[in-house]
Amino acid sequence: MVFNFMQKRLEKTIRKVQSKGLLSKENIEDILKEVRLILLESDVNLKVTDDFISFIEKKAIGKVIDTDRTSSQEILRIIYDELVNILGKEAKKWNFQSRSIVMMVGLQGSGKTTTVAKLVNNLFKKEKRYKNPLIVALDIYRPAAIDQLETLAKKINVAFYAERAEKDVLKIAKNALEFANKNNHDLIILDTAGRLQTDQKLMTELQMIKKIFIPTDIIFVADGFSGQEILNVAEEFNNKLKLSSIIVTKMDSNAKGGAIFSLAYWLKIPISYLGMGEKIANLEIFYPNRIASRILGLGDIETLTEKAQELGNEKAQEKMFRKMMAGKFDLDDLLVSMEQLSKMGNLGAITRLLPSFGKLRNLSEDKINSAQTKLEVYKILINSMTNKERKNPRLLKHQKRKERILKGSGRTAQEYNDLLRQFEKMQKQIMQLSKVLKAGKIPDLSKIGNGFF
Ligand SMILES: Nc1nc2c(ncn2[C@@H]2O[C@H](COP(=O)(O)OP(=O)(O)OP(=O)(O)O)[C@@H](O)[C@H]2O)c(=O)[nH]1
Ligand SMILES: [Mg+2]
Repeated sequence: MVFNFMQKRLEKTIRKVQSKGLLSKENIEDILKEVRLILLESDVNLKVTDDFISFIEKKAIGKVIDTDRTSSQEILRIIYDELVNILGKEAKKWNFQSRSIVMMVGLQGSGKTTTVAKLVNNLFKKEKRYKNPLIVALDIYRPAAIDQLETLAKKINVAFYAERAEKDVLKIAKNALEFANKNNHDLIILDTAGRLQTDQKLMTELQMIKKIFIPTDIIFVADGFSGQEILNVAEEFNNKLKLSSIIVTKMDSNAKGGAIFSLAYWLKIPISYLGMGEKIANLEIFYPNRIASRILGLGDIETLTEKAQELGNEKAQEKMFRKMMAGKFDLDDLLVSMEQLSKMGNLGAITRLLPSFGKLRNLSEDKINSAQTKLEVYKILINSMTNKERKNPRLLKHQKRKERILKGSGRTAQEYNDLLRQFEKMQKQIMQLSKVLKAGKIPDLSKIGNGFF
């Protein structure tokens, strides 16, 4: 997950700040020493770390001098603001043109080819901003590169240009441009070759391709696992090609992310998207404020809400909420909510988007995996029940029905009993929650999720 390492390490320090209420100059200095260490451990570049700390120090100590002591909330706010600043201030909006030519560059294996497909899918299919995209294969060195790209282009049903017999990449580039002009392609996206190091031959080739196409966007693809050396590599690409943005891939992994954290600040080039998995749909817009919230353990409610909204089922959710508030919640509702949860992605990823209230955060991978398995088992069991049983869970106590469901689902009696117990517990919790909400009070959210974790 995005900057998970940094977030985990920071959590204790942030809690310490929050517990203090008021802070003196000495407190602040101690905390900043800790934060500095954590950033360095997370692989954040030394100069970026020092810039970050000295900025916060100046602002925070200024507050103390103004007001004698200052509140921990204010210090957290300063840290948050500066995090956002380092990460690039605002999300980079895509530079829409009547015709865009996008060139994807980066080191070998960084994720260029995969990202070509993700980006076309995002701009053309999701945002529906272009009418006629074309994917061009300009990596003629790795034997399987053209086939890999063609498979991806077919998957998203987009036009594809390659010349398998031609050995001169610049010739292919010129022909591809002519082809794009003739066929009125309005989004032309170029997959280029990667190398282990930034060698001169590759750079010259990329510069020549740039001259031929005059791209509207040159995107540097960086692997989230990269260490500090990525800063120099990116700088070299930028000097030679003038990059317009950066896409960081493999951020679904356990990469520390510190080097990436420094990238936007170091080069003053925005990060536009994050690659969050191998699938074509796994591309997220990079929002500095949301990432800063996640790093500080303040949660990312906006992304969570968006994910829920992407399911496009607000009406159904509203209906379910009303049912819950009326104390009516049956196994069908449970099934629907479990299915929605699965559609939103993996449970671990979802809990990490939540603010650090209650016990849902800080769950171990083991617990999350076992909850995910339970969800699947419960879904299978409920799917083997009749509509009548789902609406009226009391029927499920009958031995005959139980036997039939166990046989149909292939699950064990223990799993069946577990489901019924959890369901009853959930019903009770929902009743309590609805009473609290109806009385206009704030509910204790720490109890939510008891059924699964
Ligand atoms: N988990 C994960 N894997 C990714 C992501 N992006 C790419 N990959 C994987 O990383 C590997 C390399 O991706 P490619 O797209 O082939 O990388 P490339 O930069 O085109 O590589 P070359 O053409 O050899 O230079 C593949 O196995 C991809 O599936 C991502 O966001 N998350
Ligand atoms: Mg490739």
